[in-house]
Formats: sequence, C-alpha cells, structure tokens
Amino acid sequence: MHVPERKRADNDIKEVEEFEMTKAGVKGLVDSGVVKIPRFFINPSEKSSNNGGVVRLQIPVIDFQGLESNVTRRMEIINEIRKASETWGFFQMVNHGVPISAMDDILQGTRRFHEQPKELKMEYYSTDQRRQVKFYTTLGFIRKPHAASWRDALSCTFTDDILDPAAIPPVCRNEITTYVKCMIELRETLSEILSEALGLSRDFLGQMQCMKSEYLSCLYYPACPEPDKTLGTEKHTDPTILTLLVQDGTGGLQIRHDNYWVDVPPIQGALIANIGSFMQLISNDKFKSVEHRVLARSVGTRVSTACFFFPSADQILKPYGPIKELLSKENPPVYGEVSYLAFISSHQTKLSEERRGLPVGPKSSRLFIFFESIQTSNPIFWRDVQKLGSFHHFN
Ligand SMILES: O=C(O)CCC(=O)C(=O)O
Repeated sequence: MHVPERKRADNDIKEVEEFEMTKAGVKGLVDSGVVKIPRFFINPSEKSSNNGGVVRLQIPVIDFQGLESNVTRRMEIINEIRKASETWGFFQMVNHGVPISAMDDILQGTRRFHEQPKELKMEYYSTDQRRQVKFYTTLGFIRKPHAASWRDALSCTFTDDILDPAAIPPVCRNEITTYVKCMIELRETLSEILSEALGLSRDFLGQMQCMKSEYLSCLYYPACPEPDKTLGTEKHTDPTILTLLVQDGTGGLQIRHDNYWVDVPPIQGALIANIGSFMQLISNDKFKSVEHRVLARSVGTRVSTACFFFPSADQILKPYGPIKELLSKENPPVYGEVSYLAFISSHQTKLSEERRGLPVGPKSSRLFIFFESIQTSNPIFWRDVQKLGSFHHFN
C-alpha cells in the first residue's frame, strides 16, 4: 500500500517519541525481544551499498616506538602521519603511550554503563544537546529526519579539558577520568606531530587551542535482528579537528576510500586516529576528513569509545580559516573564515540535507553561507552560544 510521505514522517515521529519515552535505548529494544526494527532505524540508501568491506586495501598502521628517543624515527613518523592524513584521513597507532589497561578499562566501563539495569541509566537519558553528560540514541532526530543508528551512547563533554568527575556516572567514573587524561596527553603529542606534518612549528596547533576540548562518546552496539536494514553508525564525517577511537575486537568500522568501503580491522593495543573536517578546513584541504560508518550485526555486542577534539571555549566564536602560513599563490584558500560554532552547526545542516537526499551545493556555499545569516539573525542560537560547553553533536 502506498503511504504518503507526510503520513510516513508523522508515523516515524510518533514512533521515535514512544522510543524516547522508554529511556532504555536500543539495548532496551533488544532486551524487549523485538524481531523487526522500528522504521526510523531503516536506512534504505545503505541497502545496496557494498557491505563486505575491501580486504586488499589496508589503512596505515604507524608505530610510535622511538618517537621521543630517536630523531630519525621521529621524522619518519611525522612523514607517515602526513601521508596517511593526506591520502586516507585515517590511521592506526601502536606503541602510542596510552596504557593498554586504560584502553581495556574504558571499554569495560562503557559496557558496564550500558549493561547496568535500565533504572540506573535512565537518569542520564536526554535528547538535550547541551547536557554535558548524557545517555542517548537518537539525539536531535525529531528535528532532523534521517535514519537512526543502531547503537546507544554515553557522552561526556570536557570543555577546555575540564569536567567535574561527580557529573560522570559512578559505574564508569574512574575509567572515564583516567582515559580522558590519557587522551589529553596523547593529544599534546599529536598536536605537535600534526603541526610538523603540516610544515608548521611544533607548537602551532597548540597555540591555536583548536583541539583543547574533548567530547567522549562511549558507544554500545547491540546485536540487531535485521542488520541489513540499518547501520551501527550512519556514514558521516567528524566535525572535529581530530578523533581518537578505541574499538573492541568485534570489527565493523569501515571508511570510504577510493569509492570503496574499507574495513578498519581491530588490532590489539591500537588506537585509531581520524582527521576531522575542521582540520580539513584549517589545513586548506591538505588533510582529508573521510566518511566512515559502522555495520550492524546479527550476533554479539560491539563496544567502542571515541574521543573527539575541538576548540577551546574561548576560541569557539573566533573566525577560523585556512592557516595563513599554508597559503600561497599556488595554494589559495579553498574556504572562507567561519567560527567553530557556525561550522559545527552547518555540518549538522549538511548532514540532514544529505540524509534527506537534497542536493548539496559547492563547498563554499555549503559550509558558510547558511550560517553567515544565522549568526546575525537568531538570538536563541546566540543565547545558547553564551552558555556553550556542550552544544555539540558528533553524529
Ligand atoms: O564506533 C566506531 O567505531 C565509530 C564511531 C563513530 O564514527 C562516531 O561515533 O562518530
């Protein structure tokens, strides 16, 4: 039977509202024994896309051994990271200095949070993007019609590296606090390496404070009764400077490369790094932000934790553009200037337009023009800006 588009959308919204009211997430659905997934998880555009992953292509694995002690090796690592950031936008790191125990613990803490009794998680359940700590599935979905991802998230925003530990759920408080400290240490190292890989002074990105805040996302992907109809994480790029990810041994993460979906295989002890689209902007397209997604699966639960780096609160309204030192007559700016806040909001608009199948304009208009107007015309937006700290939505 033909169901008119509007009717279908209304039904979807109702279904989402009912789902949100349970405050139990995807795991709650699975625990209730669903055999058919709700319509708002169905992702028709993904049905026909290559789900197998391509094994002959492999994303770079970079060994950090010798980074501090061997000048030649340091230069090699910088070159490997430059190459990977220019061509893949993704790389795996081993011997990166983050203790394996901290990585194992954050994955266990993530699992513990999501697997505790529903009543204990519910107090954190929220669709309010401004909450610094929240448990959610379809954040913002009702305002942005698109297919939801088959996963639950616990997210914590550390603006300028700070979050009161008391705000973090006790069941994973120690793990999150320890892991974020490790992420901050590694961020310092990567900030220097990425600066040098761009041909800038070692402290350049650090001085810009463009990766001084973190959004930690503790992700739980339950088994799905109809995995071919949805995705664990919808395809997207990250609106960040850099993202660091630890995944368990399950697999399912894929990145878009040369028009193929390439598997990112789990490697014991490795962390995955990917370039965010704000880095693509400030590097004037030298470094690439690429699409990635996570497949849903019929058996087993997948757990991962992503740490997204974005600018300091002080810098959030400052105009950023391609770094002047990287520009020349041969390499003119590809982008105009934009504040991070405008950028991230435009990223969401772009995502929802793409998800609705609308055409997306050329780079310049796509990124900036819409938010040039919003910046001056929307007082509510600006009120939210003032109390910024967690006005972020990373997929
Ligand atoms: O869970 C993963 O492996 C990736 C998650 C991701 O891409 C995201 O949350 O933005």
